[in-house]
Amino acid sequence: MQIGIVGLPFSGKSTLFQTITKTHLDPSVLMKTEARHAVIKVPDARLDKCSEIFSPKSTVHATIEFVDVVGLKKGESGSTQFTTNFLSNVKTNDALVQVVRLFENEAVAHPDGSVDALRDIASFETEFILSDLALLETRIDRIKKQLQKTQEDLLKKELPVLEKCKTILEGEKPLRHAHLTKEELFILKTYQLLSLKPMLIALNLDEAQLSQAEDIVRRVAAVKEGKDTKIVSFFGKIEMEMSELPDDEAQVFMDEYGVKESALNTLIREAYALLGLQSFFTVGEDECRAWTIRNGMNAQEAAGVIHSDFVTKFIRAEVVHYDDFIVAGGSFAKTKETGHWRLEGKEYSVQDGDILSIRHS
Ligand SMILES: Nc1nc2c(ncn2[C@@H]2O[C@H](COP(=O)(O)OP(=O)(O)O)[C@@H](O)[C@H]2O)c(=O)[nH]1
Ligand SMILES: [Mg+2]
Repeated sequence: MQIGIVGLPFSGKSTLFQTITKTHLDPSVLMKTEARHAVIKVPDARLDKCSEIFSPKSTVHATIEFVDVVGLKKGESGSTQFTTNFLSNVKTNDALVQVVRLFENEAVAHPDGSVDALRDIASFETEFILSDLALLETRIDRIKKQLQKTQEDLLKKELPVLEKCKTILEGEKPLRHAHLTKEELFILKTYQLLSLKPMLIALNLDEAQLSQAEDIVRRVAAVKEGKDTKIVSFFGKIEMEMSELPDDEAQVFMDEYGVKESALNTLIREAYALLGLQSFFTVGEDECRAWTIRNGMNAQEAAGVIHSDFVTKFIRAEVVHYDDFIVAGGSFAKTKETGHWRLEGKEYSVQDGDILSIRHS
């Protein structure tokens, strides 16, 4: 899974990227013009606890790739230019984090002259909608021409979906707020539409706004939150400083400032929720590992994530939920006594926090 960090110049994208990827502040890195990628381990206290119990040879966290999407520049007219190059860099991401500046900093002026979160969010929305609209119009014209020559079923199916989306976009609504069916989403997949991507809006607050954080988030959320859009906040500057401290010192720092959750944890939690993802575990003395799957996947599909052969060779899944495993003192034998150890078939819907062991032929 790849999450792109986007936002206006000087909103704090690179600051956030560096904080969550723990790449140290280096002015030469900050000035870089190409997109930067980093794979981070998804923090999971449950996996840490399993490792404590099994002392395995290796512990493997789930991973997420973050990209600092660059390329948004101030044009000659003074306004920000959403170049096709920038927009095509945005396309390849599964979800987006839009960093919105709320901090005042006279040393680095806001590109539009003032801090205004709703204006900045709206300008991205408009650009994404226009870009999607242009793409769909071209495609609709082409399909109509083709349909004059051949009555191809696939094209006939595609056309009404694209036209439906066009109408939504013309109403100035991003596609992610629309209620599209599974089939419609499947047809749209190849287009990598920008306004369809799940979006986390991350408000970058100043130290001085610590006590108002919840109010600010609430105010923006009242206007901008919707289906597949979620508003969160973080403190760019102080969280960057915290990320350079050892964990225990960072905790003291967070408590002192009243920061409830680090930007990384907030982003990952919300990204999982937005993308409909969950984790299950495999544990043992060799390896303890967290796996990421979509909500609603069954045991056979989950087994296929571990090893593609397991799909056809699947017999049964041994299942214990993490919470029951911990209550049983980290002993599978005990979970059998308490009735929390189960044998499940292919169709079992895997739950977040399940510990699985796949029986296969
Ligand atoms: N005061 C303040 N300055 C910040 C904050 N976050 C970022 N900055 C500063 O704003 C400037 C632009 O940040 P950067 O992360 O490079 O923005 P980008 O252009 O979006 O990648 C840098 O000088 C940062 O130190 C913040 O929360 N508070
Ligand atoms: Mg940057």
